[in-house]
Order: sequence, then structure tokens, then C-alpha cells
Amino acid sequence: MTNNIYLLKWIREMEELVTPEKVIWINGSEIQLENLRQTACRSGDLVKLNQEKLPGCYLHRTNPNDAARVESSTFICTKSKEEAGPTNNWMQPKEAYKISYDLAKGSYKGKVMYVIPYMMGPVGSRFSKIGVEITDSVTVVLNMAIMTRTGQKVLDALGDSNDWVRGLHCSCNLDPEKRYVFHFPEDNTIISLNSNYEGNALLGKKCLALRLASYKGEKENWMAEHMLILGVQKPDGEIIYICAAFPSACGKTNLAMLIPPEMYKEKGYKVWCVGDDIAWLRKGKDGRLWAVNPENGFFGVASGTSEKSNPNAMQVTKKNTIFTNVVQNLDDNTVWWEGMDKNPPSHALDWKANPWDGKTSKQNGAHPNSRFTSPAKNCPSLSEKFDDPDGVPISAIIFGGRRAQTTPLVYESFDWNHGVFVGSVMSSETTAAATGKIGIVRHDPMAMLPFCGYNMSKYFQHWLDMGKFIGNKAPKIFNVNWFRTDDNGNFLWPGFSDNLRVLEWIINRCEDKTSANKTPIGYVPFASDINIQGLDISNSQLDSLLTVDNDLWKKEVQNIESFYEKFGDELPAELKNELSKLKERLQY
Ligand code: SAT
Ligand code: MN
Repeated sequence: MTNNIYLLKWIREMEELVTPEKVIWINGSEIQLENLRQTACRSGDLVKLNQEKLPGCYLHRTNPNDAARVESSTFICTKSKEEAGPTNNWMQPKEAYKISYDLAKGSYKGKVMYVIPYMMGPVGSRFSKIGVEITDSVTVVLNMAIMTRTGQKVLDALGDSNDWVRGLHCSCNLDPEKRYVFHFPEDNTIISLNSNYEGNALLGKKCLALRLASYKGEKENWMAEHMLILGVQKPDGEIIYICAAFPSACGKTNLAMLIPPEMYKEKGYKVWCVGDDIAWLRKGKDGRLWAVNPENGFFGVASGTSEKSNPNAMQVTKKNTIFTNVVQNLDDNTVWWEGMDKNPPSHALDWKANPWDGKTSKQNGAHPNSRFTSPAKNCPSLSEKFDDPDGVPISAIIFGGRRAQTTPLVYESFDWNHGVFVGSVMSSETTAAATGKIGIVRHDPMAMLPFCGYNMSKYFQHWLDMGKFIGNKAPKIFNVNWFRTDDNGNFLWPGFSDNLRVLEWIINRCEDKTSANKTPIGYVPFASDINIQGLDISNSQLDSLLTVDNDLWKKEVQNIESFYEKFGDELPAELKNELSKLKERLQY
């Protein structure tokens, strides 16, 4: 399939290391993939679902100890610890390679070694990056074939170049004590051991497209961000593109696939999805910031997805989808998860394959981080720019977290540097997407805490530098919070499709069509500028959503100060300055 000497040499070395029974190169053909699906069903790795109701759909159950990303076992392995910075786990490359090779050695015995050439980004785009993943897991191959562009066309694009990312994945025996996701940004290499959960094992996604790509972007004047990309088509036909960063499992897929509320549809609004998780951003020929989605599919959270919360995602999962850790309905061999509807099956298996009766069981049937892997082209609202090698020009960047208090529904930063400050102090409640406690508020700058492949201080500086590089054509920066609650813990804002009402304000601000209330934290909408027509929201509720409580923000400043201490002297002076200015505005 290739004569690339660098690639062939590495494959030979890896083959000698893991000693498989045979090697299969993934060429991307449907015949080959269909054979692999059958192999996976025979071995029990996949369960074939009802092909009339869910054509091309399969169920994957991970080992119960392996159902989410493991941040504590994720390492950046650069020569110096400083390069990884204070927010990443770091290990000496030498030591990490030693651990890796000891575990990998002979671990494919009696197994097939699959070689997956893949591309992140559209074929023919200057944004795109090539990777090759070696794996012993058929489900990893099948997931990668959905999430990335794979096969011969990638090798053709690679030619004889040595500019590609090496990725070794070994299932080993899924021992959580020996689970590691190692990144070697200086060697363009990723090694993942003892996990088959997609977030740890699909090496093109978080490992390449965020951790290694963010490291590269800093050196090459571009950015890799944990952001969805969407286009809002206005009644006059113009499409405004927006990127938005939220931590995992905070609604990126829902926002990316939003369907306008009836009233907006009637006016002529449409929303187009370009991506739901990752954006690569570069300065374009026109001087603006342009974005592509490097992925080719969606790895979305199933739990909570419904006809109400995300009808497009429901549509996306109706064919050619791999479901991970959902409920299997034994009556008709379909799937179910909490939040899908109020009608759980009673004759079913839970995500661990135990008999489960949804009508009587007190236990959840699906894992809270249950997932679907679906081709992007399944999305009814997929943007026609999805495959465009140049991507789309970005007018606004949104940061958002899950905060019960403090942060208003939406506010705009005063300028780029202040926007970088706003992103850097983002915090959000933890979710089931990673192992560990859920619902703890933690700082998650730009939603990149688990995904930044280098020193976070340098990453902040890179954001500041990109602002200078783009100058007055830079997007405006906003912050949103859909999750604010009243004193009884009820959400104040309906969210989901009604978030378009907030996007409308954001677009009006980008087009200088509306004024705003200057508060200590940024520009907040006047209540009369958020359209709540047809919503069951009182004016006082809207007022609470838009309040900036100085006392709460003074506490927030203390949190920010202690978070910033982590970075010591390396914290860019611009951010220290923004913090002092915020303090001045708040106090007096
Ligand atoms: O598990 S993934 O990292 O792929 C998805 C997510 O947590 O954002
Ligand atoms: Mn994500």
C-alpha cells in the first residue's frame, strides 16, 4: 500500500515488539470494514443490532473499569518538565518508553496487528495532519474508520514524507493499574496501553488532534482547540460562523446540532454543524481566523440525548453507528439510555450486560458516559463547508462552563486580551466523561485542561500572540452559562434550541447592532435585548440570569488568584494585568 521507508521501518519495529500473528493494513474499503464487523461480532467485541430499525449499527461494551478518559494516567513526555507545565502529568520520555515497551512486548501474541493510516482534516487541506495507528482492537479500527478519513487515500497523500504521527495502541489485559496514555510531542508519537475506551484509544482524537496539535500549533502560529464549530444562517441568507469551547459532556454536540425554535425557523434562521468537539484555527488569506473540524464523525454522549434535547443527534445515530455502554433492549434488539424517553425497556441488558428491567431497577442501565460513534455525513444539518479545505471564517469565540451561580447567561469580553483572560479563568463542574468525582467545580482554561499538550502558561501566551497576529480582524470573545440555577437548584434558562436566542445577541454584538450593559466582568445584555418571546420565563428570571453579583465575583477573584498561583512567574503579564483591572472594576 505504501513505499514510505519511514513508515515501513516503524511498522517492522513495532511488529518485532508486539509479535502479532499477522498484520492487516486498513485500506478504507467497505468490504474490509464489513469483514471486520463480522470478526468483531464473532469474538463478542460487538453486538449486531436490529438491522431494520438501526441499519449498520452495533453495540460495544467496554470493560466496566474502562468507560471514561483517565486524566491521572495521561502524560506529556517532553525532555523537560517545564515544557509539560504545571497542569499536566509529566514523565521522562525514556522512562515512558521503557514502561510502554515492557507492556507492549509480545502483547499481540496470537492476535492481528491492524495498521490504520488516517488523516485529521479534509483531504487536500493545508490544515490536515496524517497519523498511523497500530492497534490490536477491531473496535478501535471500526471507530477510527468512522471518526477519521482512513485508508489508501491517506497513504497517497503522505507519499514519502516523514511528517506523520506514530500511534501505538495495545489493549494488553485492560489492567487499570497499568493504564497509560503517553504523548511524546517531540517525537510525534503517542502510545496508549491497557484501555479500549475510545477517548483513550482512538489516537487521532484527543491525543493527536488536541494534545500533539496544540503543541505543534504553538510553534507554527495556529491553534488546536476543544471547540465545536457552527454556522448560523440569518434570514438574509448570510451565515455567521462561531466556535465554542465547553468541557466534555457540557452540551457541545447539542449546541453544534441545534435546530432553531419554531419562531426563528419561521423568520428564516438555520443552524449548520461544522464540528462538535475540535477546531483547528488558522489565519486565512483575508486576515481573519478560519476553522476546520479535523474529525470525520461524532463521538457524542448518548445519555441525555433525546428528541427534545437533540433531534439531529437522534437522527445521526439511526444508522452506521457504534454505541458504547448503552442499554440493549432485548425485545427488539435496539438501544436505550437514560434521558432518551420515559419508556425504558423492561426486558434488557444494562451496559455491563447484566439483565436489567428499566421499569423497576433503581440502577442506571446505561453508563453516564455512554457514547455513540457516528459518521458526520449522517447529520441532517451538516454544513456544506464540512469538507472545505479552507474551513470557515470565525466571527465569534464562545467559552462556556457548567456553573450553578456567579456566571451570567452571557457576557462579552472588552477586547481580545480580556477574552483570553475570561477563557483562562473558566471553571466548570466535572462530568462523567473522565473518571473521578462528578460535580466538583474546577478550573478548566479554554476547556483544554485535559487536552493541552504543553505548558499552559505558554498556551495562554500563544492565545495572546494570536490576537496580535490577527489584529482587528480577530473574532469577538464571549462567555456563556446555560446552567445557572435558582435557589432551589432549578435551571433558570431552558437551554437546547433556545440557546439560539443567546447566539442572536452574540451575532448582533458582532455586527454592532446592539448596545450592552458595561459591568465589571464585561458587556452583559440589557434584558430587553434577549428575545424571550414564547418562553416561560419571567422578567425577574431573566434579570437573575443576567445579574453580576459583585460579592460572588470577589470570591471568584480569590479562586482565580489561587488558580493563577500554579503558574507562578510564568503567567503572562497581560493576564496578571487583566486580573488587576477586574479587581479595580469590582471593588470600587
Ligand atoms: O472521551 S473523549 O475525550 O473522546 C470525549 C470527551 O471527553 O470530550
Ligand atoms: Mn471533547
